[in-house]
Amino acid sequence: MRFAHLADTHLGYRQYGLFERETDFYDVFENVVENIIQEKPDFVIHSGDLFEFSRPPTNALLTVQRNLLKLKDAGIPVYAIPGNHDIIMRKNALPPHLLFKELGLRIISPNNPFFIEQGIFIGGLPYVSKHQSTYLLESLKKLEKVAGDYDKRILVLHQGIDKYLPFEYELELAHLPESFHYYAMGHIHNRIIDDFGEGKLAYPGSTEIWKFDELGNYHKNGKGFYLVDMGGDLPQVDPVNIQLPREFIKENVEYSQLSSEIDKIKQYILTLSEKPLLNITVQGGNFNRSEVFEQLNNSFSDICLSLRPNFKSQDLMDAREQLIDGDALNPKKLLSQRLSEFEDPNITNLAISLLNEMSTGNQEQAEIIATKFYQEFYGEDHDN
Ligand SMILES: [Mn+2]
Repeated sequence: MRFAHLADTHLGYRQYGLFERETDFYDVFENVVENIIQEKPDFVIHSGDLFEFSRPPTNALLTVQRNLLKLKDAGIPVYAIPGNHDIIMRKNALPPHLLFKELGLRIISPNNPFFIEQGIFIGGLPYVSKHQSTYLLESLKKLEKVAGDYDKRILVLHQGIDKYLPFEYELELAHLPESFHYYAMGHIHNRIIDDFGEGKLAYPGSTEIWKFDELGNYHKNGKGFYLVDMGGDLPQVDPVNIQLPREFIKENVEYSQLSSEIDKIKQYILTLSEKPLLNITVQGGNFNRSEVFEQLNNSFSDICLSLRPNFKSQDLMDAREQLIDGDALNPKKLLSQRLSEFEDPNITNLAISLLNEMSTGNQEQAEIIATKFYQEFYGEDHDN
């Protein structure tokens, strides 16, 4: 019994406003589905953020339609949950996934919290925000209870867990029920495979580079999907890597070596079949930013899809150090200066109180303040 596990395909995302990047995401998805079909798994699990938005562009919808039809023709059922990107945070609003029900997409939702596929329990729930953690924990308990009747149990979630996402998690590992064999996770874009509960907890990661900071994990672990074999006592997780359509290049160069470094990078880029995205930081020395920008632009604008330059000249670094030494960087002062642009004292007060509580580690009080603010100014109760 084998299945394919993927997540965070973010279809419809037009990175840096570039049409080519939107297409890259579609191409990678297509490639993933073709690879899955070749592997002939028994089913597929998509753990959320199928789309970038809850109202995806038509091209994204068509890409899903075309590829679900291929999977349907191959007799491979697909299970999915909505993630934080493709969920609509409004009561009774429907996720775009519902458009594909007739194509065989099986949507795990509060109304249909689990399916049984060849004796395997596949249950879970769509993304739940941190405000609704009581609801999340109650739902997990209910799922654990029903799952107990089945020999093999898969839990599908789109959540950040404290162990892997220490600042933005919704769920603590200590609160995750331990009786499942495979935790089919989505939300964290890096690849993670860990031992947990009766088996494995796994994030397959995003299928494309959604943010530049995923680059390190991509070079280390690749991107693509997981093939999971549930045949043995422990699930066997095999990452399948998918070649991405174009390269992301991140370079730091010293201003003193600028010209020779530019030549090196240029030579490398000319060996690539698709125009890359280049993120280049020029540092050290006292240089004129606009001159350096022009030099970079002249060298790279024709051979790169996008050029993102950063500058760290020596005088700027010195100035920054002086600022940090003195009290000129008082966070509260800077924050209220900046917030005064909104001309809304409520927002300023909220931000300052949150800063006060959170900088002293008083997370709970901060949450109460934020919830009160939300209820007072935005009305609707989100507790179900
Ligand atoms: Mn995501």
